[in-house]
Amino acid sequence: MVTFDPAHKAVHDPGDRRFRVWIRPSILVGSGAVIFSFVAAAWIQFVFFGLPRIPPVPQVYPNNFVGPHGFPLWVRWSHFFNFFFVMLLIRSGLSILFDHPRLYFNDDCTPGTEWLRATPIKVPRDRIWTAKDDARYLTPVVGTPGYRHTIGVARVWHFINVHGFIITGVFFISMLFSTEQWKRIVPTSPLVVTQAWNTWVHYATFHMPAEPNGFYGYNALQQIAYFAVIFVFGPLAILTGIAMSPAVVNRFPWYAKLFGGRQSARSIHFLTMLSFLAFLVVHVTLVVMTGFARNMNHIVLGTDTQGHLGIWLGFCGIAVVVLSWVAAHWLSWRYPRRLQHALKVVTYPMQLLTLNRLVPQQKYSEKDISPYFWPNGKMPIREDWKRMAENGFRDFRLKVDGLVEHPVELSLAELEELGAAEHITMHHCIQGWSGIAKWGGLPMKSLIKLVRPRPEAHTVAFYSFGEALYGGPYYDTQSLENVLKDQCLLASQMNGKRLEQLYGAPLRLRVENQLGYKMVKWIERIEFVESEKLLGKGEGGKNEDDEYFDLLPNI
Ligand SMILES: Nc1nc2c(c(=O)[nH]1)N[C@H]1C(S)=C(S)[C@@H](COP(=O)(O)O)O[C@H]1N2
Ligand SMILES: [Mo]
Repeated sequence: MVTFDPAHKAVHDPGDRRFRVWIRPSILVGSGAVIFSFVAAAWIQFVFFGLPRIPPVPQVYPNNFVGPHGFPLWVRWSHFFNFFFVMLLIRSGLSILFDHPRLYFNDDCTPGTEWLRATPIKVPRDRIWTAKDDARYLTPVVGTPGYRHTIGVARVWHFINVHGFIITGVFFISMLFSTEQWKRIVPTSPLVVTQAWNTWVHYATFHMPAEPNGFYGYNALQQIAYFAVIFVFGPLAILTGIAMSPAVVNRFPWYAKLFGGRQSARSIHFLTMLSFLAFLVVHVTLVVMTGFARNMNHIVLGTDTQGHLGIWLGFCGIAVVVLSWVAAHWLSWRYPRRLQHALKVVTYPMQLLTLNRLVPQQKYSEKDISPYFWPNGKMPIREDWKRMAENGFRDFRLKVDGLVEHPVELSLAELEELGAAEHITMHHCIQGWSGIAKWGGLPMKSLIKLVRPRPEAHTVAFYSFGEALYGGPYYDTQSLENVLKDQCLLASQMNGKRLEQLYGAPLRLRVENQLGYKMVKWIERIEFVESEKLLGKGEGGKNEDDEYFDLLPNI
């Protein structure tokens, strides 16, 4: 469906497209045991005490006909839009996951410590294995846009749709509480727990409980399931999503710790997705099994009737959702640049007002430093860099020029004299991994004081000795405002030692309120310019130009 030139084929459609999922056995056994014990308890109760009695439903309001009932228009449309947005979120989320197909509960992401791995590959220890090497292929039938390393466009879908998801959710919950409808979903009596258990005993032992007419009320288990999806999984997905933001985590490390850390938040984010999927499967199965035509008329037409119109219109709704995936696929490959710009229109102003205002503040200690740090990017192959590397970069001169009053060329020793700072921060790669390290070097604001940018200089460009994924020198830009923030460093030290070649020697940028790709390694030159639009393809950096990454990735 998509044709790639050789360079893009090598990245997006590689020879190795094996799909393997490995889960840590203790987690598999643990969750299996929990499910098994619920089923076993139900059977024990059934065998020894018989089926529990379930009072006529709805139990909580015996006079159900005067209580809230039916499916008003806003319920039906919220239901549709929620399905629409959640499916695109899941599909794009899977594409994002497959760019770093490992899930951890620890923030250092050391290979081998993951609890889930969606790749057959064990990280080789005898050669450089970057996070980019580790990305996996995902079929576009499942992912949006799918293929391998399409995270830039996948994020566009994820972040545009999350607006729809949140708006739908806020609208639905507001309507729920401004009408009587909330009483249908929010359990109000502790009795619901016993009744839910009794209902479970029925299902688990293959005895369908008497079916309440969903138009008037739900059984207790159903009510709890709906409540959990709306009031637990939905908010949890949003809150753990926010816990993956470098701007938030490096300003408020405690926020990620609420979820057990940044990677644990990422794992929970994934688990809420699984919960949504599990709910979807059970929900649809029961909708079909317990009076398909009537149930469809409820949620599609809002009537309590037996005709087939609801089924047909419902299938049309599902067709619209499936078509949206095809359309998203087509747009992703035909108009990726427009998508990238669309996301910018939706998020950029809001980000400048919110996330981008957070100033990183060091809150980690030496003991938090990660034992492992995933490398990324292509080592420079330029002869001049190699020659300088051989003698410890003694001949290296950093050029700082462009729209400045006082352009300079500085050796590493001269840079050291200008000032020094050290911060222990968490690095967030767009692909999903993180790592905590101590970075030492010259605060960018000291350098800026020295070179004195002219008033028209708004953007700072960092050029690398290294090449980018599709060739051409790697570069990226920052707003002057962001490089003036605390903790923005021109780093020459990592964890108390001279920066190693692999991690960006002689110099790399640290800008802690953004994602890793903004932090250029192997820096050759810094230029002050009017706008990022004047450089490269005008998107703000090599990844922004070629891979449709965001100009300002605070999340
Ligand atoms: N020159 C250059 N700098 C680069 C990259 C690159 O490919 N080339 N990759 C970026 C990305 S995507 C990340 S996550 C970080 C990785 O830094 P690390 O190798 O120290 O972990 O470097 C960034 N800087
Ligand atoms: Mo990255």
